[in-house]
Amino acid sequence: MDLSPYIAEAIKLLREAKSVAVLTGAGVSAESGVPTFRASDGLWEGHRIEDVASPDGWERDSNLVWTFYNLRRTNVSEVQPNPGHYALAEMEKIWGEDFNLITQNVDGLHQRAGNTRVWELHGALNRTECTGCGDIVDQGLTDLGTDPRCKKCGDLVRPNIVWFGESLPHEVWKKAQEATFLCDVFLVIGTSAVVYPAAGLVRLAKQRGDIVGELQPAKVIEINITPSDVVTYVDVGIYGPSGEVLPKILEGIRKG
Ligand code: BV8
Ligand code: ZN
Repeated sequence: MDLSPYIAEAIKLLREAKSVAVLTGAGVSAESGVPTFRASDGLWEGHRIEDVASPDGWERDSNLVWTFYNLRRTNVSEVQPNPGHYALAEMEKIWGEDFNLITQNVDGLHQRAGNTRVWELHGALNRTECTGCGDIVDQGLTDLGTDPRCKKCGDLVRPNIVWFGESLPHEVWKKAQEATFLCDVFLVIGTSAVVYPAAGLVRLAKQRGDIVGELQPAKVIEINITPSDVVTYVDVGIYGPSGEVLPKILEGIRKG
């Protein structure tokens, strides 16, 4: 299918945009070789992700949970950002402080590609948090074994990841909502948009005028290989791999 008319429409909207917000999901890292969630029908080695990525799962068997996260940490340490990540890093250079990259991903690939204005809604694989004193540490992506201890207090540390049933980090969630309120164009890339409250940002981008009267709806551009759960809010849908689509959009914005 010829995507060029949709890409041209996206370029036009972005060239007029004063402020851009982006929501990414696992699909933006798919071409880097990082498995997505729904593709593996939400199973990992026979475990439902909600079972290993949940406080109950942690209470039940923290060793199993650490094994799940150590495997993902090792996987991510062996992959590279793809052209889609790099295109988003170049876009941040164009808009500067008026560019906000909100991600559900925990793989750190946006930062490795050069983005600095990244709001990690669901935490990050490279960080741990202490179950005792709450100390949050960037441990890199090494295998931490199954019983890692806090250097400050000796208690067990857990992944600094937002599990199902846990609330999102307050400051990050506030920033994500602010960025969504203020953007002219909202890009939603590589997410099935079934996980809330993250997916709710797309509706907020369209319906913020219901909350602050004078705000106009943002233009929503979706980049995915198939329409997501929020397709009803999408103005321009571009259905192709983000690693190929994003560089084409960047090229068009730059061509002037
Ligand atoms: C909370 C960390 C409350 C784990 C994650 C019923 C209805 C609605 C909501 C709920 C409900 N029951 C429970 C809830 C709430 C729940 C939720 O939304 N559940 C869902 C499953 C229904 N949400 C929560 O629990 C959240 N917390 O609500 O707290 C609260 C409030 C106050 C006080 C206390 C508590 C917390 C949610 C966070 C969970 N943690 N991640 C980890 O990663 O280890 S979510 C997990 O799913 C990942 O972060 C992932 O990012 C996220 C979403 O998945 P996607 O990124 O979209 O990935 P997916 O595989 O689904 O899709 C990939 C997409 O890419 C596809 O569309 C595919 O087509 C596309 N694609 C593939 N290849 C490409 C591509 N696109 C472009 N190019 C390609 N090449
Ligand atoms: Zn501690």
